[in-house]
Amino acid sequence: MSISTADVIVTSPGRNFVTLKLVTSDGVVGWGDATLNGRELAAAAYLRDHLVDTLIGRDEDRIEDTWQYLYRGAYWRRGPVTMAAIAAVDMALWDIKAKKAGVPLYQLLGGASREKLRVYAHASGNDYAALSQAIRGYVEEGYTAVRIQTGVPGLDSVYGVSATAKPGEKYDYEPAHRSARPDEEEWDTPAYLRHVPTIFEKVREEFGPELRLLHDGHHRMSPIEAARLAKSLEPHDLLWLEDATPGEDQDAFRLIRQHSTTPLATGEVFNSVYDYQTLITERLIDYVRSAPTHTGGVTGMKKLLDFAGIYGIRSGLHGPTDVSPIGMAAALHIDLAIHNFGIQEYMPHSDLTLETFRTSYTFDRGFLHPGDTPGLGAELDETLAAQHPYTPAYLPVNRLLDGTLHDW
Ligand code: CS2
Ligand code: MG
Repeated sequence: MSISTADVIVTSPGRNFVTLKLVTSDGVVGWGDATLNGRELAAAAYLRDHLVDTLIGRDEDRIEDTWQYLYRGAYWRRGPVTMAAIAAVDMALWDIKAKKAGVPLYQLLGGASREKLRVYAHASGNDYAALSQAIRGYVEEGYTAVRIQTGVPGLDSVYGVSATAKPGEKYDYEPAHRSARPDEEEWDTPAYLRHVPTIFEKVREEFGPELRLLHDGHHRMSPIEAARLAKSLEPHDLLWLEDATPGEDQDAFRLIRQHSTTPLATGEVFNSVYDYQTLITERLIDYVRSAPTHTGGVTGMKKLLDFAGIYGIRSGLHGPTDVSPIGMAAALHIDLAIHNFGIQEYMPHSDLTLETFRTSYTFDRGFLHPGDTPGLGAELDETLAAQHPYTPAYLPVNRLLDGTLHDW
């Protein structure tokens, strides 16, 4: 059998998603996610203009060979657009293989290594009262791990802290205001570094020692600033400090490590195992943060996590709302199968997104399971998708108080 059609669908049920649909000559359908937040049309064009023709007539069972053909054979390797496009093809092929076998994908990856997947929620608040109310909501729902993001005195808005959610509102689907041109936000690192440890102190005081706490630095610190934050958060026992410095400077992590035992996570903007090479072989991080959607799919992510596992580094896969439910399903199957699972990020999609994509994964008291539907267990309703055309939307950019453009 072979691939007979390949369609790229761009839809915006609440936010933009890029989906690949492959159909085999005997009618088996496979779905893949190539969503690249703010650069969706580039990934869609890469698929439509450069990959779709090469897929028609290929044997759908040859997943590794197809992956190597698209990665090694393309001359231009790596990069977010390429790796998101490869990811969509790879997920769709795994979806097809598992459907043909009549099993959920995790069975083909070695079977379940655990019963359920611990997830962490996003709690944020402009002040401590709002944050505390958000955390309480999650704890009541059974979550055992929560990411803490706080407003900073003197700054109007902070990325990752909901500007619109009312105090205590549980889910924060869209922390940043996205618009057709990037918004500009202000940033002040000294004020942030002074404030964050005081918030973690209050959280520990109110919620006790057991709740797992995480924090995302969104690449905004210099190495020595990051080292200072990691050190000042040590008494509050974080599960991880994420993206403390810009990701492309792998050496920076050595400096943070020299100063602190706070566990470190990074990688949501990485797209290949080579972005992690120094970080993994020198054990400079504790968690791998990429999404299968941005890292060459199931095949790319399995290679990366197997490599990380040799060095005792665990997974903490990216699960924001800008990865589609298909990409999220792929992450969950990998999480369930690998040995070196750490935790999964869970930012539930909006109701509109979940009406347009149907999923079989389930949430129960702080844990997810990918479900037992054959394949990925996630698909797109094309009729509903057609009702939500692409809408230009960008993440904000970030400037220091004097106007200098700053890191993310
Ligand atoms: C965040 C994301 O999930 C996270 O850790 O950093 O919300 C990230 O900002 C978005 O995925 C950007 O596309
Ligand atoms: Mg992040």
